[in-house]
Amino acid sequence: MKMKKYIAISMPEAMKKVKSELGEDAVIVSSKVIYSKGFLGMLKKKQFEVVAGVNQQSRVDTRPDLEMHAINKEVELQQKKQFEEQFLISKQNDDIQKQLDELKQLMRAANKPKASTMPKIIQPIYTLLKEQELNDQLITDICDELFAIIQDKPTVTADELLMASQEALFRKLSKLPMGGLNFGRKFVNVLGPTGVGKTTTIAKIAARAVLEKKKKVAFITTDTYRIGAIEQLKTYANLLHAPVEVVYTPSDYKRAIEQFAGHDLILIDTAGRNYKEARFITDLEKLIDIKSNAQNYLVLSLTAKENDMATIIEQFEGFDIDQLIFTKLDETNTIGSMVNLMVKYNKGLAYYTDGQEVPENIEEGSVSKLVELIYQGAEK
Ligand SMILES: Nc1nc2c(ncn2[C@@H]2O[C@H](COP(=O)(O)OP(=O)(O)O)[C@@H](O)[C@H]2O)c(=O)[nH]1
Ligand SMILES: [Mg+2]
Repeated sequence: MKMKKYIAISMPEAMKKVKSELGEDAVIVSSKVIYSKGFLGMLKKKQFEVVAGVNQQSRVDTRPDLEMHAINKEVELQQKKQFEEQFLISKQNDDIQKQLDELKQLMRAANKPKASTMPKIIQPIYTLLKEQELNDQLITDICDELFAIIQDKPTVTADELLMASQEALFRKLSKLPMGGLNFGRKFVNVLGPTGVGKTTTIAKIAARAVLEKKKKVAFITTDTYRIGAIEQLKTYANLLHAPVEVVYTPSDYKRAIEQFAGHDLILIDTAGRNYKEARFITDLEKLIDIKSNAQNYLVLSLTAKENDMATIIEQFEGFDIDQLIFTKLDETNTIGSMVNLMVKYNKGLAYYTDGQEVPENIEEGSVSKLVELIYQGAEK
C-alpha cells in the first residue's frame, strides 16, 4: 500500500489533496488536528493531518478491513489446525464421536419436515418454500396448518391449500411494521456494511421524497472513509438540487443540523466499515444522533449469507433499528432469508431494491408483496 501524509487548513482541503494525488480509491488511515508552532509559541495555527493510502495492485483490495479480514482468516485457520491436532490425539474417542454424529443426524432428521413424509397434496408447497430457503421452523408452522386443514376437510383442493399457506405466511408477517417513510421523523439514519447499497438507496428514497412528495430534502454523510463516497452522494444530491454536508466530528454534525433546520427530511449516509469490530459502531454512535427523532434503517444485501446478515443485525442491536432495507433482490432467486430474518428479529421491511437504476429500482415493503415474492412461480 502506498501511504502519504497530508497537512491542510481544513479537513475538506486535506481530502481534496488526497483525492487529487491518490485518486478515488484512497482510504484514510488516520486523521488528527495538529497545531503548528507559531513565533515564540504564539499564534498557533490549527491544521489537519491526514494519512492516506492506496493499494497499487487492485481497486477492490484497498480497504484495510479486507486486510484485517485476511489476517483474521489466517488466525482462524491456525486455530482450526490446532483444534484438529488436539482432536486427533484422542483417537480412542473416535467410536463415541461416530455414535454421537449418527445420533445427531437422526435427531436432525426427526425435527426437519420432509417432503416424502408429507401428504402428496402439500408436497409442491413444501418444495416451493424450501426452494425459497424459508427456514425449517417457518415451513413446519405453515405445513402444520395445512395438515390441520386436510384433516378437517379431506376434499380440500391444491389451490385452496396454496391459498391457505399464503395466508399462514401473511399472518406470520402481519405484526411487523412495513412500508417506507411517512415523514413523521425528520432524521433518517441509513446504516449497514460496506457496499450493500446504502448511498444508492438513499438517492432513491430522496428522489421519491422530492419528486413525488415535494419535500425539502438535505443530506449528511459521515462516510469520509472512501474519498469516492462523498462524490457519489454529491452527484445524486446535485441532481435533486439538495445540499450535502460532510461530517467529520460531532460539532460538524451539530452545525449541519442547524443549517438544515428549515428542511423536511435529512437523510444521513454513514460509513460502511467492518461492523464485526465493535469500535466502529461506538465511533458512529458518538458522531451522529441515533436515538432522538430519528428513523433508523439497517441496509442488508440479499446476496449475503443469512448467517452473516444475522450477525450484522445483532451488532446493530444497540442502535434501535426501526426497520430493515434489503437490496439486490435482482441478483438472487431466493428471498427466504429476508423473511427468516424479519421474523427472527421482529423487524419490518421499509424498502427493498432490485437494481442499480436511481430512482426506479425501489419498492416499499408490504406483507402482500413479500408473500407474492415468496410464492412467485407457484402457479407455473
Ligand atoms: N444489482 C443491484 N445493485 C445495487 C443495488 N443497490 C445498489 N447496488 C450497487 O451496489 C454497489 C454499491 O452501492 P453503494 O450505494 O455505493 O453502497 P454503500 O457502500 O452501502 O453506500 C453499487 O455498484 C450500486 O450500484 C440493487 O438493488 N441491485
Ligand atoms: Mg456509500
